[in-house]
Amino acid sequence: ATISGALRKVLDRGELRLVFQPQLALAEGRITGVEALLRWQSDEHGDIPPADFIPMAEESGLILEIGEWVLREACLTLQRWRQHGLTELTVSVNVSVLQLLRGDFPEVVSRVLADIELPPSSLELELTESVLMANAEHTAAKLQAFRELGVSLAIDDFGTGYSSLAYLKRLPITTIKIDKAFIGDLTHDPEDAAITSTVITMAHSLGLNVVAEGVETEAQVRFLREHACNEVQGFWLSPPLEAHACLAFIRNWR
Ligand code: G
Ligand code: G
Ligand code: NA
Ligand code: MN
Repeated sequence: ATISGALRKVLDRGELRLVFQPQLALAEGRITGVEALLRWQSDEHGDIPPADFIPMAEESGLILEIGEWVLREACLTLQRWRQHGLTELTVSVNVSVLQLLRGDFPEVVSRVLADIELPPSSLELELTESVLMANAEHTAAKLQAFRELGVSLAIDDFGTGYSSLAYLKRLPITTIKIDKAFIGDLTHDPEDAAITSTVITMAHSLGLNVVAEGVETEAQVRFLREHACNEVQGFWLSPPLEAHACLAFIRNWR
């Protein structure tokens, strides 16, 4: 069958799973959160990266079902870890524009949290900049519903889209994730360094938490620490890990 045909059966076949990438708070030296990342291991087609199948799932509308599965699975995993004493940890879940646009998404999130008895403050939803900009007027009001629930909101891949400062100020977000495109050459490219330090300063002046993505080297960590970036995520700390391995990683941290 075609890949899109196989995708239609992915939930029934149990071919999806989540991996988790830890985030380190630089000032505290503590693992404060994990990002849940989707993986599809197809019987027929092998491993298919999310960048390939998520657009397909969006086209077919299947992303709504898949997205709800991701949300529930991420929350269930964190709830299990909380029983090992990791009660301060948060989980970040990537959300597609189609999920955000459906009228009842705040209710879906609220129901999942209630079912699992996970505190809303343990959950962060990641939205890409392009998604937020494409639906400017609509999204500000929509996002407010999540804040009222007590769920945190992050702008993912920040810097790759077109967010204006004025627009950012109007969105009830809590976190900015600096895209890895700016982090890779951070310590060699003065422009990337300038962009990164400016985004950190701007985010802090708006009262936002800043996470740098794609952090791979000690030199990058040093720069980010000097510029008071709150958290780092990337291969320097850890690649995305299977749930059990991520739990072990966090429990063994220092
Ligand atoms: O883990 P990886 O680098 O392969 O992820 C590639 C992209 O796929 C990331 O940009 C991420 O935002 C997106 N992605 C990963 N998991 C999910 C998910 O559960 N839902 C959505 N909508 N996007 C995801
Ligand atoms: O777009 P989003 O930030 O949701 O996706 C994060 C993606 O980046 C994941 O697919 C993850 O596998 C990948 N990733 C995580 N850490 C690193 C890193 O240090 N370097 C690079 N190149 N990619 C990373
Ligand atoms: Na976090
Ligand atoms: Mn993300």
